[in-house]
Amino acid sequence: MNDTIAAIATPLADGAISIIRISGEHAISIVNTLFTKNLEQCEANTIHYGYIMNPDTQEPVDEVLVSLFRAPKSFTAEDTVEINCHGGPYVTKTILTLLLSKGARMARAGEFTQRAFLHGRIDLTQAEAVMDLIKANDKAKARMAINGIRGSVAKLLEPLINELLDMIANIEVNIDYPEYDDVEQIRSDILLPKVNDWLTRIDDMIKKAESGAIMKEGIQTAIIGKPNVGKSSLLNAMLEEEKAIVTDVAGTTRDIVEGSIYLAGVTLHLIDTAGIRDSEDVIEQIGIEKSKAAIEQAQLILLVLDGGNPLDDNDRELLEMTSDKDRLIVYNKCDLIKKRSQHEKGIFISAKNQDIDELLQALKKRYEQHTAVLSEPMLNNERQIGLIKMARSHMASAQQALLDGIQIDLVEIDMQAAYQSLKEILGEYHRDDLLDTLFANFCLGK
Ligand SMILES: Nc1nc2c(ncn2[C@@H]2O[C@H](COP(=O)(O)OP(=O)(O)OP(=O)(O)O)[C@@H](O)[C@H]2O)c(=O)[nH]1
Ligand SMILES: [Mg+2]
Repeated sequence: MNDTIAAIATPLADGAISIIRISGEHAISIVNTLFTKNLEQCEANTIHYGYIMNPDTQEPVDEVLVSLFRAPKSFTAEDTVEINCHGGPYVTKTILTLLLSKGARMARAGEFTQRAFLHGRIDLTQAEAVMDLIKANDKAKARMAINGIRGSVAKLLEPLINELLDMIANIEVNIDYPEYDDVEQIRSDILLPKVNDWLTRIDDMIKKAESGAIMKEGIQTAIIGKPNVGKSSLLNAMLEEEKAIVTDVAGTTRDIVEGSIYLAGVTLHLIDTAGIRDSEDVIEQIGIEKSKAAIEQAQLILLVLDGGNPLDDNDRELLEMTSDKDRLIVYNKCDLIKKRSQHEKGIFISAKNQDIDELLQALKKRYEQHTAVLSEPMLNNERQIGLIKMARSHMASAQQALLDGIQIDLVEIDMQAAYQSLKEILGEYHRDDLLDTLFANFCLGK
């Protein structure tokens, strides 16, 4: 933490500008040894024009703009200088090499953000949000990330954490100073309603977070059906490209074919699979095994049936096989249907004619509630969700213990554990190894 670190903060490619960032106690003095202007007396949050000079040859390396930030008012909360140079990999690397030769150390991936966290400028959820924003590739993800950077998770959790802490403190005073009667004596009839309320709030956060996770990760969607019902045609129609081979030969698709579509806020990761039937063909059999595995892994199944013909045993077997899964039943080839009522509930499409609007509407409707929660603050990654679920299970033990008439000082142990899990979301009970892995996922120079 005491080293002064430097890294190239922009992608290494030809471009208008590149930025080299340097942070730490000696950031300003190191840049001074190379820059045509003395920054020592300059005010914080100012930008300076000049040249980076090669100190050995006294030749100019590049014409630059240098931004100056002083501790603690910088991203890392340390003295930080950002050099905006011309965006060619050669010049950029040369400047970095000069900084390293003057005593800076090459930053590890994510080290700038890690320092911001370790200096207490941001909490762990904000640091994660920085990474999420960099990786965001659509509006929904970017919006979640920017909320995260603004500290939405801390704001969401703090009321709960504070109430819990007050209660724990109160119980401890009751235990340690039983003679002290200025402090309310916590009995189970006072505590139980609170625990119930906390559990409800935690459940609400989990529900929202899981919706958020769906938005972020996208839905694994498998297109399943017997051969020749038009699964590949449906994939192509949804992707609006001829991705999978379509023929009238049953058993055309053998390998999994994939593609993603973005639908009113949700990404569907579609996979087209081999038609499932009893087959003697060795290659087709392998494909069918993959289809069955896809049913297991999918979060949503589009079960395609041939709308032009009555259901057969093969269809019925697939309906049975997917009955406990989240699924939509899709009758394809509806251009061949004389009357719809011959089929039970389902969605009617004609993949071949790109007539799939009914399906797209059904999908949008299905995920509407998830898009609605997006603008609200929420926990937003697996680490955070894992920890709040842990907090939930401790809180549920506290609830059970109260219902079983267990002494308050024992119930308090569960409350402490719940409190600790909640604090850990914000990184306040962190383990070092975890942090290193987390920050190592960052881009260099961030
Ligand atoms: N009339 C009509 N024919 C369709 C429709 N959709 C697909 N087909 C035809 O049905 C045949 C099979 O289509 P595919 O998309 O290859 O079917 P599949 O389910 O992927 O078949 P396998 O890969 O063999 O399991 C092709 O001849 C398609 O042109 C439709 O909506 N209407
Ligand atoms: Mg196919």
